[in-house]
Amino acid sequence: MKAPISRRVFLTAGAGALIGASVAKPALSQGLPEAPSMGEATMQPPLFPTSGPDYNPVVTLNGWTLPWRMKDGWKEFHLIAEVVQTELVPGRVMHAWGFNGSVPGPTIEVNQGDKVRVVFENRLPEMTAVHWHGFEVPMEMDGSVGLGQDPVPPGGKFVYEFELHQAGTFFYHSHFAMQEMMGMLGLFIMHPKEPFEPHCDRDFGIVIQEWALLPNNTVPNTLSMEFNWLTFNGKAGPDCTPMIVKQGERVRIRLINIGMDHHPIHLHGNQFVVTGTEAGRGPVDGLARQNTVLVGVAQARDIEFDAKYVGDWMLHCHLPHHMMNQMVSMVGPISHGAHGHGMGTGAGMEEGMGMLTQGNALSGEFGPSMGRGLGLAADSERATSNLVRGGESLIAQAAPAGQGQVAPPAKDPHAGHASSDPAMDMYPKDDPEKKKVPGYPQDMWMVDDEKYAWKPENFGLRKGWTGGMMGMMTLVRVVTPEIYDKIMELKAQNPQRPAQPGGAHQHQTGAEGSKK
Ligand SMILES: [Cu+2]
Repeated sequence: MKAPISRRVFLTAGAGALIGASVAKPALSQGLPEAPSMGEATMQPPLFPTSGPDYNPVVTLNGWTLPWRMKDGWKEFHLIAEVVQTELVPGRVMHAWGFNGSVPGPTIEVNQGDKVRVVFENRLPEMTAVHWHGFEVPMEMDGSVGLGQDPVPPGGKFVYEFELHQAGTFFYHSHFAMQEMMGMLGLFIMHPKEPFEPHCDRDFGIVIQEWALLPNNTVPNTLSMEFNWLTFNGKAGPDCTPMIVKQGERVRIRLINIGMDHHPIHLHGNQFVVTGTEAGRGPVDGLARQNTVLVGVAQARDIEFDAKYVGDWMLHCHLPHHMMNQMVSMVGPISHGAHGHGMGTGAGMEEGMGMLTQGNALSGEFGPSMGRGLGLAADSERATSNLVRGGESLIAQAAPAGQGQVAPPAKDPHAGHASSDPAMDMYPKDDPEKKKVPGYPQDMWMVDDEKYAWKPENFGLRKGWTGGMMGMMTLVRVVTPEIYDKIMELKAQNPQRPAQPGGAHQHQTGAEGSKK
């Protein structure tokens, strides 16, 4: 077992990101537990238990764990709902609603049997409350507003108190639907009295979220049914921090999901078993091996596997649209490219993302989906060809040489366009031949390794690794002891992210050029 470190040590070691806010108002007779806040989404070391049974704390990728204090036998936390500013990838700023400065909120960890007190403070401009998802607690503590408690008004406080007899992966979230879509979600881990068998050497927590961020906008559109940013713990690939595992270790990954979509989370190169759900630990004998687990809305899934094979194994949602960043800027240039032809993926950016340009939100013009998938948009979505001159190029391909109206495209659609950096030259603007290929263009490739090289967890990744990492995607890096030691050495130096001048990270297509 690792030597426990005290919370004090953690607060000092947590570097600049952690701002220990001084708490002035003694609303509770005993005073408030301190309310630490995280200023940026930088991964922090986990907190080791300072009381009760020992446990291996959960590592929250890109995130952190909420410190607590013990007071007369109660484990006290101070949780603050507030507007937070974050970045999905460097330069892509989002204003969401979270807790204690971060979105998702910090991970809360307790022991089974703990008496837990959460002093909750609402710094949002509207009412809210915290629902404790899956907790077996009195309904006055359930956070279901109206039924069990009144909403906590702006500026108000509420003290949740419960004795927790469960064990496993749980979560907390606002029970107001639109606030959920603004990001108000966090992991709540209940460590068992008797450690789960088999022992896991690594224990990671991942919060799955999705966002509709219109172009040039930093506030998620919570009415949208379509999402263009998909995140693990508030970060999209390649900015999502990899999980570092030594070969031979047993790994647990805890996944939770609140959003509008279910996410099939797939792990490369390994088979795992599902050992827990949102109701806690399940039976572990005779489990089917899987490499994809569907994490439905409101569900938690714990997966476990033995990391037998050295490699940088992708862990990602397998919905194709969730393997991209900034999808709307792909839709834009392709739909409205130089020749006005392209894939019909929606009527346009505004309608596709539910941005209103006329009428009101509930008017019949938009329907329940805010214009997406109905009427004009549905018609447009049927058009899947981007042939620039009707079916001519198809005819050209089918006809014997010399009889087609246009020359057939080169056998290799990418041939003849070598540049000094082919990886950055996917969409030459001057190639009419490519445009005759049905379906072209489809995918994008943008390598941006340098931007992420400062993170120790990325050390030693193959050149070009960022090109394949987008959307709801990260890595389980099963490394040799040598690489592991090197990464730990780099982590000990506590590197900070370098400044990103003008660093908007957006995948673009040929219409705007693929170069930065
Ligand atoms: Cu997904």
